[in-house]
Amino acid sequence: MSDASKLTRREALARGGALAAGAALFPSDALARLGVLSPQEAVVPWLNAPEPGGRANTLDWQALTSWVTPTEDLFSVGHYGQPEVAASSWRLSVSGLVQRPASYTLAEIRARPSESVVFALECAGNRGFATFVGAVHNAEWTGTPLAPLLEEAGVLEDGIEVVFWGADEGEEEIRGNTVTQSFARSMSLEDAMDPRLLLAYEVNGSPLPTGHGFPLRLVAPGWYGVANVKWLTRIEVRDKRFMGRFMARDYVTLREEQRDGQPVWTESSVGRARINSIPAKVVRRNGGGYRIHGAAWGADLARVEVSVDGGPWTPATLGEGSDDPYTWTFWQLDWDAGAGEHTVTSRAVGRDGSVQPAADDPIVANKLTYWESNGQVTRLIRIG
Ligand SMILES: Nc1nc2c(c(=O)[nH]1)N[C@H]1C(S)=C(S)[C@@H](COP(=O)(O)O)O[C@H]1N2
Ligand SMILES: [Mo]
Repeated sequence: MSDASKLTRREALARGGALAAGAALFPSDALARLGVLSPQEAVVPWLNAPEPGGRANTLDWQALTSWVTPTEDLFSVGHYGQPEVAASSWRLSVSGLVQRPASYTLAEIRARPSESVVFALECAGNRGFATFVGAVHNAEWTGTPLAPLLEEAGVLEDGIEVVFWGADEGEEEIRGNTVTQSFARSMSLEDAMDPRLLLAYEVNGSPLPTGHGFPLRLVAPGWYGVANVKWLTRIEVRDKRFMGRFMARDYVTLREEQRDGQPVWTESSVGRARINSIPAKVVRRNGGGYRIHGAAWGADLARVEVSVDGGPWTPATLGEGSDDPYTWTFWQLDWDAGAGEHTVTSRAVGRDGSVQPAADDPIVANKLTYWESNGQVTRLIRIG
């Protein structure tokens, strides 16, 4: 892919600014490149896309225009409901195998050095069901980096695992016992020390809404949604792998693999994001012809390719986000579509050579659990 065919985020933002200043000066082509449709351009609906809104605020791909997801459009997942946390009594404790256990108020967290990151966060259950296809958002999170906090606490030599505990809790039946457990996820110490990880108190420039983890959540660019623990209250360093429900019972992928011609059933905990893309919508253009718009995420992308009616893979033009592996990337392809029914399939290709699997690839097809369903999406459309 040539660099000239890419629109960097900075360029897109610059053009966005120019756009706001004088939209009339822009030909519709430039508007479309920004993912902004002029009024005359119409979305031609998919014939096989589920109705949006099956679950709270999941994305309506055919209505998508904004590269940064507005806060009111963020989908939300809370396995134990939404706890109301009072900021005044809330504390974040750093404990376990550390030399200097600590407890922070929200003001103390906010007083630390702050950073912002735009990150495409996808629920690992996204597309695990036919009706659940919009559980991904691309928001800007602001907070303080986690690694210096762990460094200040002084992790002891035996510490190998960092557990992030939320304030939300529920009753769990575990081997005949009923216990009250908090939502918790863990990472290896090495993963937790990644400088990209933030303890975030703002999204899109405002304090976190209750549904997204007020007052503080972990933001882990490059990881599936479940790793981004909301309503964070405790960070604990331990000397053993943590095997709570959301590490070792749910968010576990069960898949048949082959070893020397023999089937082997493997179970693995959902963790890092997987390469993904989707055709979002087709628009009929002002000057004639059609344009396919889509999004891709979950990897450092080399390109996105589109196949119409099962034909050859054609590279799409990458737009906003293509210079950042942790955001989603908008892409588009002009399409000289004839009348009739057509299929549109997209696939993302990573710089490391990884390719988004076809729907019948064993890595997707031989998976029994619904998490990590990143197979290619084929949409059906009638033109004319
Ligand atoms: N404390 C806590 N954190 C949580 C969860 C939860 O149930 N409790 N759900 C996780 C899951 S499964 C996802 S997909 C993301 C969703 O983040 P969002 O609600 O801000 O979109 O939050 C994660 N963090
Ligand atoms: Mo999730």
